[in-house]
Amino acid sequence: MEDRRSEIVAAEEELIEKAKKDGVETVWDRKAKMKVQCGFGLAGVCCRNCAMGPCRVSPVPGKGVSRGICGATADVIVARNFARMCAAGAAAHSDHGRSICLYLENASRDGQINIRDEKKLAAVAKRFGIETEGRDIYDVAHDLAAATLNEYGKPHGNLTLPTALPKKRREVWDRLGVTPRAIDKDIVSIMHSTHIGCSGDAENILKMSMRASLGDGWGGSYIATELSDILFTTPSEVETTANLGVLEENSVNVILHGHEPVLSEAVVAAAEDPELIALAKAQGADGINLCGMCCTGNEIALRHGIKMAGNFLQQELAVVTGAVEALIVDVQCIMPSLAKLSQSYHTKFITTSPKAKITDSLYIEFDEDNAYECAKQILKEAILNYKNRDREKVLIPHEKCDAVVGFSTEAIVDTLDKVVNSNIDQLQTVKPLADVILSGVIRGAAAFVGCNNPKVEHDGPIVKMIKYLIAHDVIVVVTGCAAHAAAKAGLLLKEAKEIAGPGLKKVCDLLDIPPVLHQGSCVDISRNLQLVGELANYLKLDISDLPVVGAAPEWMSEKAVAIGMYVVGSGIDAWLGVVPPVTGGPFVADYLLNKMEDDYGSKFFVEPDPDKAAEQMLQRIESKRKKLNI
Ligand code: NFS
Ligand code: SF4
Repeated sequence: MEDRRSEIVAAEEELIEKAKKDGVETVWDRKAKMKVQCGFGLAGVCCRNCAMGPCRVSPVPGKGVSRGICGATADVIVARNFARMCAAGAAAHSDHGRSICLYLENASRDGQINIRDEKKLAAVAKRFGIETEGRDIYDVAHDLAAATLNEYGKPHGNLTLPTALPKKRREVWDRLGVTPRAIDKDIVSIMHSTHIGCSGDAENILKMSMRASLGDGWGGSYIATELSDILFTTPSEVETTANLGVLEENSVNVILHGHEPVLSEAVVAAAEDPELIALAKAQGADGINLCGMCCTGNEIALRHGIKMAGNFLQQELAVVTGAVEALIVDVQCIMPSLAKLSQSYHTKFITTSPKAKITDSLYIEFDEDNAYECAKQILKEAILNYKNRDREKVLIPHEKCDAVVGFSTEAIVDTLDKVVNSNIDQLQTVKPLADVILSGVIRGAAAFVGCNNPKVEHDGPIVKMIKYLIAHDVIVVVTGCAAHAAAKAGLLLKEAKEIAGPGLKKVCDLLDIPPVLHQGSCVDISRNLQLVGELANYLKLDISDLPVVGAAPEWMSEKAVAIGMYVVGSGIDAWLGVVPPVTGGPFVADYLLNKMEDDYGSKFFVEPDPDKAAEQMLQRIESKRKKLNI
């Protein structure tokens, strides 16, 4: 398999150069203008939680000011800031989940919102104790919508946790007092307790951070994935192409960027409308070329094979190509810079969500009750804009790469099932996976998740670490922007098995899969949780016993902080390539990097050097194997 890295970097540099020539600014320019970033902020010791402040205490223990005006210590300030990051991250993912619940509430046989996966509907309904026998599926769906919405704000009790969660893990949470109660409630608790004059105990604040984050992973995000599958189908293997080279010279190029699949599904359907295709042709274009970006890119790639235009750091570069008629967004990870940038080109920057209005964008509020017509209206804006493309200003990079995506847990289990032909219950079907891990053919599994960050070489660490691990017989799953990085580098191709170790290669041959499995968007990390949970259940182990690791080498968002917490809280060690703002709190930093292991059997590792991080991950896998005597 050829190494595409240098071509990928060259193609990106070409666009960055073009931006300079066009006199427009990108994220890297603004990063450079920021010069040296604030040391207090980096260490997490700056507090603005009340108007006696802002207070900044010394990031070096024993030196300078040690307490805020209210008396908060560095650890309390760091823990409060960290908790608020978890709260914001969990809120974003979980509110995405809520949108899907509300969408399901409006599903009807004759309307525009339909059930596409009845089997999954029945399975999820069962886990919420909803009767399905002999009932109309839409009645079941409405009950499920009500039950899932109730998980957000129920006043008493705990979250209805998925059956994939091992009993032993639940006991750990109960013992530590971090079992999630209700999704919104645990987020609100953080906001309350981190208000001036409330919690002054860093350890307790970290527990609250964990509780809300677990409510995201095993609650809000988990529900988002389950309900998206019910409404829009459960993904299975499908081919796509990745990187900005998917843009076309002679088509109306439309990029869908953001997160919730509700808008993007409607646009995908509308893009097939003969009326719109005819309109595009009447404008002199070959047709409509729909592409996805960031998590929306993952959502529509794994359900429809729609091309993946790029990840977080490519959103501005997409506009810089001069070939994009419309960039349509909903919520999250959308740079506000796009408004000004798109004005320097012909691109229409179309915002659609009241949750993410952006000044100077074209705002067309997405009408869920009239999704198809609304999507058509938005696409018409793009098509009619084709004539405004300035051919002199166009630079579409050549770089693109095919990829195989869509490995939901169900798809993985189906693939394994075909091999053993077991046709037995769900739990038994993870047996072949357990067998190859126990026998050592595969040493373990690693999940690569999270974002890009201009502090780090774009996609570099993600790709480097994945390559190292697959070469050492570790199977890899990817989601979010990390999934785009892998796709662009050719790691989602079946031929990538050629750079895998002999054991993993054998498994890839047998199952006809790539060594790196694309599991979807960031809320779909719930699919990772489900898979490792089922595996632990089958082996009668806790997740923390398994030779399984996770990494977010280029993380930047608050969502990634919540993810890191729920991944570690679930018993999986997590490697961060960007240092989180906790170094100014000696207790907090020590807890996350060391003591956490005593509580959860897993902890955080911070290692900016990708070579070292990948080696550490492998070592950790081997040490877990040793403990299991395998
Ligand atoms: Ni995840 Fe999706 Fe990308 Fe990071 Fe943003 S798109 S939810 S947060 S940047 S991986
Ligand atoms: Fe300063 Fe305390 Fe107010 Fe924070 S809450 S700004 S540390 S006085």
